[in-house]
Amino acid sequence: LNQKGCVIWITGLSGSGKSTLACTLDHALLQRGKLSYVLDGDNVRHGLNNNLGFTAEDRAENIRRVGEVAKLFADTGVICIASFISPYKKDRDACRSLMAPGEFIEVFMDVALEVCEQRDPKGLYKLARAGKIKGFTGIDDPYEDPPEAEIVMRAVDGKYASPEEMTVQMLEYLEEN
Ligand code: GGZ
Repeated sequence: LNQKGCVIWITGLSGSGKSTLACTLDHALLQRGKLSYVLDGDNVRHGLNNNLGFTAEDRAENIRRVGEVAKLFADTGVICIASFISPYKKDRDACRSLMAPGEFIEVFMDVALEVCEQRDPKGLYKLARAGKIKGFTGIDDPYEDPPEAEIVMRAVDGKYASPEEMTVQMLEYLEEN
């Protein structure tokens, strides 16, 4: 492999665009001959973590296991892209501490709750507002912003960058660092 492994940790609210960025970046890396792998709720919460829900304890355990798996991927030289809400700073920092300096790149999808709620691709915010999902992040469960994030994706003059634009920014960061 002509690459060095690392963990790209994408954090943010449901609907903030984590999965879309993870997928777009994954494809862009493949096109450049780089081996990457995406860990997200879809492939982790249905298998490895299928005994976990959304209490603070379960989220902590979810993130702990993901951090350990991401480290294993990075150890083999893979660029591991982890896309999880990961709402608690303590849990994210524990994952960071598993990695060597510079090998954990935290990306904060800083999208306003109102925007995520407007998008509501799976109708989950609507269910949460109706009280049909309890403990939904941003509605009646906390999200702690990451002041330590290496990269912050946020709107400029009210406009959010496209997944492609964000991917270009990510590739530039990876090349420079
Ligand atoms: C937040 C929830 C919840 C609750 C189900 N709170 O938009 P999605 O659907 O596809 O992504 C969300 C996903 C969050 O899983 P994570 O493993 O990323 O969460 S964490 O890092 O906090 O452990 C959402 C869905 O699961 N979902 N119930 N109560 N999101």
